[in-house]
Amino acid sequence: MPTARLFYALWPDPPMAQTLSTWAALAQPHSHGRPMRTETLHMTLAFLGQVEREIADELIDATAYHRLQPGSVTLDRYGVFDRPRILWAGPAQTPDGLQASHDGLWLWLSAFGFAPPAQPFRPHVTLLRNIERHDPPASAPPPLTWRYDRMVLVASESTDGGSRYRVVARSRPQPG
Ligand code: 2AM
Repeated sequence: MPTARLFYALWPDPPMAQTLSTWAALAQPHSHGRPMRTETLHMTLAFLGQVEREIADELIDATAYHRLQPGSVTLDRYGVFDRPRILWAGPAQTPDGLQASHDGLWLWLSAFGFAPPAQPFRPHVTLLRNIERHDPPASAPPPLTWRYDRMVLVASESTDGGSRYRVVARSRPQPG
């Protein structure tokens, strides 16, 4: 059965993505590695992996009806993960609202047969891949507050040039 590799994410607007791209450029001389393309920068809320086409279609239809509680997250630090070797931007502390949205999303996903990951939620935006140092740059640019009111469902497709992300569904913002 054909499958799609899917994840839910917060997607920055173009000015925010541009600023995050600057964060990547500032860290690159320290960390080396490959900058993510500006238009691919995002914060993953739920990685689903390979999903059967039938379930993927159900998720695409249902995503519009999953209301994400609007909130904000302030990115104020660089961090690294050793596996995979990435440098990221993230909050020093996960905001309660974002944690609740993450947990609520996984609860909602359980109706589709998905189980939450064993690891705790570590909100981050990957900026550089294949970094060459274990320590992040000593200081980050001024804090960046990201206000969000919706999430997107993204299909990750492998191409010769790496992963290509395609937004396949969006949640609707809460009625104002
Ligand atoms: P990353 O940026 O830390 O690599 C698409 O791969 C998105 O899903 C990326 O943001 C990636 O996070 C995230 N993700 C979370 N868990 C993953 C996993 N087990 N395998 C691949 N990507 C994962």
